[in-house]
Amino acid sequence: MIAIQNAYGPPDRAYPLRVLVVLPTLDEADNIETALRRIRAELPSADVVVVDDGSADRTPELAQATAEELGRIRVLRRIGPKGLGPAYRAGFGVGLGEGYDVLIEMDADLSHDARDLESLVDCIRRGADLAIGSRYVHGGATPGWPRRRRLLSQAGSLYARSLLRLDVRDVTSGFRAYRAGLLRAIDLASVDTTGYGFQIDMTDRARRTGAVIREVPIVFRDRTAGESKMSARIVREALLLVTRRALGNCHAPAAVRAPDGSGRWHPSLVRPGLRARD
Ligand SMILES: Nc1nc2c(ncn2[C@@H]2O[C@H](COP(=O)(O)OP(=O)(O)OP(=O)(O)O)[C@@H](O)[C@H]2O)c(=O)[nH]1
Ligand SMILES: [Mg+2]
Repeated sequence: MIAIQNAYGPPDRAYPLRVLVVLPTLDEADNIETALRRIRAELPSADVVVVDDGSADRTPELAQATAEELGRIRVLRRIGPKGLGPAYRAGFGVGLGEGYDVLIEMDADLSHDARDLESLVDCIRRGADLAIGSRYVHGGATPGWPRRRRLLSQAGSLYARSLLRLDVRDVTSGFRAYRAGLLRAIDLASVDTTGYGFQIDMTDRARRTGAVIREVPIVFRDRTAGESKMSARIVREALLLVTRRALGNCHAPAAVRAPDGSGRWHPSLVRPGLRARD
């Protein structure tokens, strides 16, 4: 296996990583208990924080009961504006404050398979700063998705990936592991996105800090219980974020002239987000 030099920490083979799984919930009473049990079964060493945004069902109570039974699970009840972005920021705040090495984002609706947790952590152990669970790399899949839905999701990723120059296939994936040092390098207080926009925003910020980003194949299964909170507003926010940021990139100074004296514009010297010019 090739060792990758990560940007945000020492090589990790020498010591066990402290992992915190951040599980945002909004009305997941049908799923939360199973989700917590699966996480504990598949990655017993990980601690968990459930970040609930005022669920109208019994999600926080069920999470608390499971937490008392299994241990090393906390339930954070957020007040204030709901949103996936703020919920993750709150969970990350807990993890960074308590010195965890790796923080994992994961949905509570059972779409993300807890069996993939180990490979995400392993990817960080091998040197990545951000390991993204990807539906669109070899070995990844979205079984049961109609062709139209897969195409729409892939088109969204392609739009973000091309405009922001991200070398990532699944930019909107919400199943990912961050090295704590990378989260510290990102100004989380200024992240005001939510939903898919949050995932794109964080990927872009990670890339700008020079983080090593890798993708790990995952099989994403549609939720079978509870309601999706995905909305047209969330998709719009993500599209606007990408477009605005890409336009912002265009205002940056242009490419750097090649040092070989040839006078040609050298593509490898072009800043991310800008077009190479010959
Ligand atoms: N704390 C918190 N959690 C949320 C909020 N919105 C969604 N979630 C949780 O975030 C996870 C993903 O939400 P989903 O509604 O499944 O969104 P999705 O996975 O993008 O969309 P689907 O493909 O339809 O499932 C789930 O665990 C939700 O309970 C929110 O505003 N606050
Ligand atoms: Mg979901």
